[in-house]
Amino acid sequence: MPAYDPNNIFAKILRGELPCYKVYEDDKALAFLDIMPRAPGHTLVLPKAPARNILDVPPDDLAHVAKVAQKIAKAAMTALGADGITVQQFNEGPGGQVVFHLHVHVIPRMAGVPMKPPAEFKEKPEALAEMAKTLMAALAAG
Ligand code: DGP
Repeated sequence: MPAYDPNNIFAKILRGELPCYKVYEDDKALAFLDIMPRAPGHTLVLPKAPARNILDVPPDDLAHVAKVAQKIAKAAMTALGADGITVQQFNEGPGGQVVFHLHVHVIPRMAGVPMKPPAEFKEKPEALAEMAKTLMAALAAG
């Protein structure tokens, strides 16, 4: 497996060199909206420490990312009135990974609404800003 590339786009977001629509942050993880959501509220959860994917991440960092993904899933159920949540995580190119800093997709689902294909649709900035506000408020409310 190739080494971690510190210039990947999510590493730049983590360092604050590129913007994101932040949903949640703590000392070990950051969650922000996917700019090409497969459904409204599609959120990515990342460990702050460098890890390419599930194959090199320290188990405790992976466990923490899972905990944050659960928080976001619960917040999305209530704040967005979702009917379900799809969680996805891809590893290496043949496994579907495009950005090589570990991330877990948390995708709110509505009954009868299929997910959009990956990277098909770029959401408007205003819609992303509003969605981030909604999810962040729900997370803060617990
Ligand atoms: P994957 O590596 O296959 O799990 O997918 C990467 C995801 O990241 C994909 O759903 C699109 C999203 N994405 C790509 N570039 C950016 C970006 O610059 N900002 C954000 N927020 N999401 C991005």
